[in-house]
Amino acid sequence: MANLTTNKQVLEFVDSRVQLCKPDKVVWIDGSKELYEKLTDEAVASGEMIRLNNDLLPGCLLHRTAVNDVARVEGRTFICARSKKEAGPTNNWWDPKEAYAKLNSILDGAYKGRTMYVIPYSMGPVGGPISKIGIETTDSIYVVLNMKIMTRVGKNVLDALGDSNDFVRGTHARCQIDENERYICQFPEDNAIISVNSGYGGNVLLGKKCFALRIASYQGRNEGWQAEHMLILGIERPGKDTVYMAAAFPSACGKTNLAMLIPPEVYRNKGYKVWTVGDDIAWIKKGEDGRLYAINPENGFFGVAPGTNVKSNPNALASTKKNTIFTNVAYNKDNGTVWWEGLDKNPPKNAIEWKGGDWDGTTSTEKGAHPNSRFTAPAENCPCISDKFFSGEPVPISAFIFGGRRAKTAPLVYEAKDWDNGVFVGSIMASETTAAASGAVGVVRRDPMAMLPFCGYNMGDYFQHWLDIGKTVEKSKQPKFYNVNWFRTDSEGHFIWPGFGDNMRVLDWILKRIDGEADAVETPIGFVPKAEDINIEGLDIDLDTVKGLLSIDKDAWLEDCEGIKAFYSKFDADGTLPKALADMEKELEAKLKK
Ligand code: GTP
Ligand code: SPV
Ligand code: MN
Repeated sequence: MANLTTNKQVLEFVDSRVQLCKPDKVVWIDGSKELYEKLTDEAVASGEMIRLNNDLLPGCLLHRTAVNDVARVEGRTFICARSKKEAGPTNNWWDPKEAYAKLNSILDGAYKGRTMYVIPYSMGPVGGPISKIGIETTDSIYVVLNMKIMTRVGKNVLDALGDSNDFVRGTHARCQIDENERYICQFPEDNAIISVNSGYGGNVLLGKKCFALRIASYQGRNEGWQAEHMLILGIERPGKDTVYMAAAFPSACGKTNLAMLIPPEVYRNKGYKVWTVGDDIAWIKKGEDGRLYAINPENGFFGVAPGTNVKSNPNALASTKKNTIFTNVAYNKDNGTVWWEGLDKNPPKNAIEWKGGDWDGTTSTEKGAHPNSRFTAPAENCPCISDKFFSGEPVPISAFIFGGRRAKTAPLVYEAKDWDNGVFVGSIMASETTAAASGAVGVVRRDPMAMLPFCGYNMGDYFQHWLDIGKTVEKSKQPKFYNVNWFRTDSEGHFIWPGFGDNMRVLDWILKRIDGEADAVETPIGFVPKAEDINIEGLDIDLDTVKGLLSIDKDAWLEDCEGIKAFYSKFDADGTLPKALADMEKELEAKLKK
């Protein structure tokens, strides 16, 4: 097959992959429908993909990964910067020379007997002002078909690249899916990514976490912009400009759900509507008017399936009704559709569970879908997708929202005092771990700005970068900063706050603060709403419950301070923790003790 470009650096990179990985054949992904159809047919014939019922789920496919390969692997993810200090205390560091030696030995002949696909892709609209380009080679059709949904792929990307050398070189090889030889490696100084021995989403769709967060956060630090693990949404209200907000929650903590929320009836009646710009990643840059603007660099949603249903997230569910790839969900043999826990109360009787075994959902105590099973859905399917997503026009951000899964301690919402204090609030985030990464679930850990697994350089320097960005934005043009927690539980472990669409009630308080229309109560941690300012019309919770959700338990917070200090002390050895943050921790402690 002919090359799609004359760009020498691209051709050299592709040739280097051919020499090393020794494929039988090379196929350039040109973005044509014909090629995708041919590849889909091949993957269906080989069993890699299962075609779903074409009347009920047109163009949809199911894929099952290996049982040992169902989530990101943070312990096997490396930042291969020249020095350990550059990677920082929160990342695994691997000397690039040693990493290349090991990875090249694994890649040697890794495509033998297989086809190498060359995927030219753009993060952000092709040729857009904030967009960037990557080339990924892979031996997996699953990767090709997912990248087609998650990014902009095709010859036009190479045309936009021209003769430039500004592209991220990604190499993915499935190898034997050996978890002991699995490595997800970022080489920020070389604009390169190598991923071996996995076939699962976040490890192998190299445009997503590897490029759009790890490599891009490094690029953003050097170039004066930001790559963040944030959704972007716009709130439309009659007679007013749409207000855009960006929110960082850790993996499987509610970004997709918040990005697509349907306001409760009391708000719908008033004409409120939420538009989705992005559900996972934001690239943020200062605009000509001095405000901060964001784009969603992705083209689709790689969303958590379990818990997605007509009530919790109808927009996400609607997005999965055509041209969607499902990974590790249950297969209904009777009608060729899919099912997952929390979809509805009618699990299929005659089914195959995510591992590939027969499964009777009406009697089995085993799960039909893996807790981290996912859908890969085109953004264009989403009923509430913003027109700004299609135009690629960056949107002005009025609020940054941080949040996590905290059974105790964190209140429903609070506002930081100013930019620097907002950076502090983001830096002290903690959340219970989820099934999105391999390892224990439900353990509280520090996850600053939801970027712990995704920061491509020293996190102390990343905090400083946040502080530095603030200094470049005039105070009147700075977004306000908030922290939210939908996950406080009662003594029986039930969530107190209804969440999902009702989170609009919290966004509404934030809107009122932005407009200067609501008061707040000053507490040691920041500004908390007056309970009566959270609109509970139409909810069956009372004012006292809201008061409880907003309460600050000083002892719990003092205990949290110990956790913050322990986390901050990781940066002592290389001295990268900004003094301003250490000072704010001391100030917080002093106020709590008063
Ligand atoms: P990644 O794609 O891993 O980055 O995750 P995400 O942050 O987009 O998480 P997502 O929106 O997919 O939500 C993950 C889980 O949290 C799902 O099981 C949801 O049902 C649940 N969830 C989301 N929002 C809420 C909420 O407001 N309240 C409660 N109780 N659960 C929620
Ligand atoms: C996350 O884990 O934050 C995800 C899914 O968005 S993955 O692409 O697997 O990283
Ligand atoms: Mn994510």
